[in-house]
Formats: sequence, C-alpha cells, structure tokens
Amino acid sequence: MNNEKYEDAKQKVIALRNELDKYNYYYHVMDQPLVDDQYYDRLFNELKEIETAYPELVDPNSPTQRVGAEPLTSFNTVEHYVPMLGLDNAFNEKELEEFNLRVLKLSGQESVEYFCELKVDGLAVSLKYDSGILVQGATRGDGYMGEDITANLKTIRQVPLKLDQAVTIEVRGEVYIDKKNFARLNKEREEDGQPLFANPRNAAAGSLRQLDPRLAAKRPLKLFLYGLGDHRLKLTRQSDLLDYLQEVQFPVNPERRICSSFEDVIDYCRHWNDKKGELEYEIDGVVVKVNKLDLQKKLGTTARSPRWAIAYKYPPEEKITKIIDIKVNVGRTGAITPVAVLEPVQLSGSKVQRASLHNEDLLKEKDIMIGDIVIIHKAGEIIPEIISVIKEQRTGKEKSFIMPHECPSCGSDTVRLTGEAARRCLNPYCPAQLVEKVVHFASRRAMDIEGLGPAMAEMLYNNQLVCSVSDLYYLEAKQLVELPRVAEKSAVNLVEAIEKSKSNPLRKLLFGLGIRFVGEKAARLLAEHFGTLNNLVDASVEELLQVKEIGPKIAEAVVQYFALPETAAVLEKLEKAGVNIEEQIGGRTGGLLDGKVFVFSGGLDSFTRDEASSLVEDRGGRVSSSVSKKTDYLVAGTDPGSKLDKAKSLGIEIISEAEFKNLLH
Ligand code: 0OX
Repeated sequence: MNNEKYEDAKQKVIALRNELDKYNYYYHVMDQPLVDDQYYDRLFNELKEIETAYPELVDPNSPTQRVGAEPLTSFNTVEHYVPMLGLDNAFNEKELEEFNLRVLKLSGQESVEYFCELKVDGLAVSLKYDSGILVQGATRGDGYMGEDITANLKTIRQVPLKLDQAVTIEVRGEVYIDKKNFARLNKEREEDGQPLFANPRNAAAGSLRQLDPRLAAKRPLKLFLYGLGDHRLKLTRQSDLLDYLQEVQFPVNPERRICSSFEDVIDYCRHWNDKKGELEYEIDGVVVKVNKLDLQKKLGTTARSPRWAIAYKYPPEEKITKIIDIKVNVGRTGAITPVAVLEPVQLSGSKVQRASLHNEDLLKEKDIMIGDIVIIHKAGEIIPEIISVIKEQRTGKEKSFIMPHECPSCGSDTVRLTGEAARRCLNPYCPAQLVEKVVHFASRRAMDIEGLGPAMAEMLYNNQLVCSVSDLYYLEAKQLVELPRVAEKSAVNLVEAIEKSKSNPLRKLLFGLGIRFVGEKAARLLAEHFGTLNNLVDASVEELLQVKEIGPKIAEAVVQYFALPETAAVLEKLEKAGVNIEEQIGGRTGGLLDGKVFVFSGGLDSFTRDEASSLVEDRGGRVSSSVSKKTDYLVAGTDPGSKLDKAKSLGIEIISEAEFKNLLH
C-alpha cells in the first residue's frame, strides 16, 4: 500500500516537473506565458509539498531546486576540454574587410557565406548536459580553465535544467542583464549606498561570481546561446547550429542572419549600429562567423581565437561637454547624490543635460570639478555618466565641489553610515525626502496616480497641502485650482486619479509606501502571504521570515517601518480615507465575478486595460495576460489578434466590450 502511494507520488512529481518546465520555458524564453502566475505557483507548491513528504524524490534538477544551494566558500576550477576561445576584433569596416580577405585567401574561395550575430555585452559561460540533464555550468576563465558556477547559473530561469532530448552536449553563450534591469539595479544600489556597476557586463559578471546563489537569484540575469563545446552532433552550418539550439529550447538571439556575401555583412553591421538603441539589451558590436562548419574547421584557430570569426566592434558612443554646475539631489531614503549639470548634448538618441555623479568617492576618484570639460557616455545605453575629465583643457578657473555636510533641503547634518558610499540625511521630516516619497507612491508601478509627478508633488508640499502620502486622499479640486498653473480640468482629473487609486490591491500600496528593501516583488509576496495590511503590521521578524523568498534584511526593515509612530499615523489616515488595504479586493463589491478569469485582447473603447482589470479584480475576478484552458472569458476589442484564435480553438467564451460591461453589473 505504502509502495503504491510512493509510486503515485513519483508519477505526480514527474508530471508536475514536466508541466512546470514547460510553463517556465514559455514564460522566460518564448515570452508567451501559457498560464498565470497564481496557477504556476499552485503547481509549484504542490510539487514542493510532495518533495517534502518524500525527500527521496528530491532531484537537483527539479524546478524547486533552482535556488537554495548553500553559499560556497570558493568556486571549484573546471577544465574546458574544448577551449573557450576569445574573439579577434575589427574596429572599423577596413579591418572587417581585411578579415574577409584573409578568410577568402585561406579558404581559396572567391566568396564565403557568413553568419552574423549580435555581440551581446555580457559574460561567456558554458553549460554541460549529460543525457539531457544539466550537470555543470562554468565561466570562461582564461579559456582553458574556468570556475564552476553551476548553482548560480541554475537560478537563471532561461537555463533549462532538463532538456526534452536526452543529449549529452556542452553549449555556450552569453549571460547578460538587459538595459532596463541594469538601470533599476544601479538605482537601487545608489539608494542603498552601494558601489555602482559600470556597465551591464560588470553587473552580470558580479552576479555570477556571488558565492551565495540566493543573491545571484535576485539578479535579473538572462542568457543567449550561440555555440557548442564538447558535442557529437552532425551539423553543417553555424546557422543550423543556432536553429538546433533554439529547437532544444535554449534561448537564442532572434536577430541572427545568414549573409551570402560580404556586402550583406556590412549591411547587417550598419543596420544594427543604427538600431542598437531599440534593443532591450546592450550590444557592443556584431560577431561575424564563417557559416559552413567544415570551412570553420579548415580555417582553424590560433591559441587565442578562431580564424573563422571576428568581433566587429562599434565605436562607443561618447560626447564631450562641459560641467556647468554640480547640484545635489536628496532621494526618498535620504541618500544625497551629486548631479552634474551639463551643457546639453545629443547622445545615443537623446538630449543629455544631467549626469549623476553617484557619490563623493566617485567625485574624488575621477577628480571632477565645476567647469571641467568631460567625456560622457550612457551606461547600459540609458544612464548618462561621466567617463573622465579632459585635464589638458583645464584653464585654472574650475572650482572644486565639496559634498554638503548639511542636507540641501532641510539643513540637518548629513552622515555617512559605516560601509555605505552614500551620504544621507536622516531627518524623517526632510521636505525633499517627503516629496520624493509622494512621487514614488504615485508612480506607475506603485499607486499609479496619473498627473502626480515631481513638479506637482513639490507644489503640493510647498503649499502645505500634502506632506505625507496619506494627505493625498483628503485633497479637493477646489484647493488644487488655487495653485499656480493648475486648470480646473487637471485639478478634477488629479482628484479622480487619486480616488481611483484607492482600489489598488495591497501589493501596490505596500510598494508605494517605500519601505526600505521592499521592491515590487517583495511587496507582492508579503501582500499574498498576509492578505491584509493589518496582518502585516502585526507580523514579527520570525513570521516574516516564513514568507518564501523574504530574508532577514527585508523582514527587519518591515518591522522597523511599522514600529515608527509616523507610520501608524499615515496608515490610519489612509484607511480612514477608504484606501483598500487588502490583497483580494473582490469581496467588497459582492464578488460578482468571483473566480472568473478574463483575458483582454485588442483595444477597448471605454476603458484602459488597467481600468478594465481593476473592474474585474474589484468584483473578485482575475485577469490573465494569456489564454489557457482556465480562461473563462476572452474580451475581444478592436484588432484582437492571435489570442482570439487561441480562445476559439480552446472553445472559450468570447464576449464583446458591450457584453463585458453588462457582466460588471
Ligand atoms: C556574443 C558572442 C560572443 C565564441 C568563440 C568563437 C566564436 N557576445 O554575443 N562570442 C561568439 O562566438 C565566439 N558569439 C557571440 N554571439
């Protein structure tokens, strides 16, 4: 009997793992979720429960085991049986042409087919699969010996832990952080007083070199594969190799192209030099490879790099400008950041007139003065940064800048806490911090109050209308129209937007409160776990640590935040104003759509997507971004696209916008 139970559990575990692996692939590699997060989490928890009940069924390649390995004291060294070579560079079209001529000469051909790939700015890694099971992940190291970073690579959701085919193969590629996540990571580090990453590559490298995989897991790492190490596959072209990698469900860059002539290679390089700003990740050039694998073999390698490939490097986008002034900003956590005011210049697609100088150590290190002529670029193609000062151009009139020891906003003493690079104002009533807190609270990812940006927040504070986020809910349009340059219409719109934000789920409120270390994800986890704000307020550090993925740093920050007397006052005012403080807000309107799952497709006439989603959620329903068997209704707007076809094929009820409106009442 027991044996039978065990066998059942084993079968269930296999089925759950396969299902979760599939959903993971569609979500993280294909960017096409098949099911919503709640459904995924349910299956995941079910698997975890069975594995807890039957520890002998735990497998290192189960989806439950991505994060969780104990911190290491050092990385083991691993040998690359097939060396992981680097690439030769071409810094201009002439050098690229010289590469082509060398290839033609050595191959004895008049023309060669090439394969072009984008050169993603990340870190090269190798992944080994034994009969389809991930057994080792390593850095490139010196090309012959690398470091075993299996535990860290397993935390990347795009890395398959198990392949559908039982192949024994070593694949290679680039781990990277996309531009948006790089900017976000550095912003958080600036606020936390931690040193910044100079570029996405360093951020990816630093993340993979964490000895604690739980820290690596927090970094938004991604992956593109582009090559093979040890393998026994029979392939003829580089292009087939990448198609094969894609077929076995690895993430492969979609912008690759076969170039039947060298002119096509030049076209490809020029095209992506123009368009690289539109990519979600940073590239520093193009990798041009001979496409036929037998010709690659014939051309061979030198000790350092293959003769059949070259990296065509784009010149880094840099501009020279002048620092007109240095000002300081006070962030919502009190971090004081020096900012260079620049003579405006056009750089990588936008006009740049400010560059963060991050902290006083950096100012000193780069020896930056007011009046200096400097070279600037955009880190991660987003954040303007000063690379260096052109000291030869100094006139003697430059002025040095000293970080103020008093907060520029409230005049309190600023301090540097041990281990932090940031100088901070510790006054909780500092006006600049209060304004920044309101701006954060109203931001799209938090309470999403349209029309409440920095200028409005500052004006509200200066006119003593709002000094904490809870004051927003007591504003009246007639007070706003009194303010300079506020028209009646915008006053009414702002009050309406504030009113609308009252029905946000708890997760948005929690994120908006700006509790230290509580980002969007932690806010969601806490809201889901505790359900109501009051439950969370009462939680102890121990109880908080029970929440999956909440560690001591967040737990302590949450307890500290709720212990502050000013927090209690803000929360009381928010609740009194009728701001929703529960995660599931369905019950409040009678749960007309309890448990119903909606998918919207195409444009709606009467609502934005966010409004429509709130209406569903207010009535106890859920909104999913993709159609699955669990979908109850597909709301077809104008140009509904492929979701409509999928809904039809699954026999899901399709309703118009008018029918949707009827369902709401
Ligand atoms: C990249 C990238 C790097 C590797 C050794 C021989 C060819 N950063 O995106 N390297 C290679 O290939 C090299 N391809 C790439 N796409």
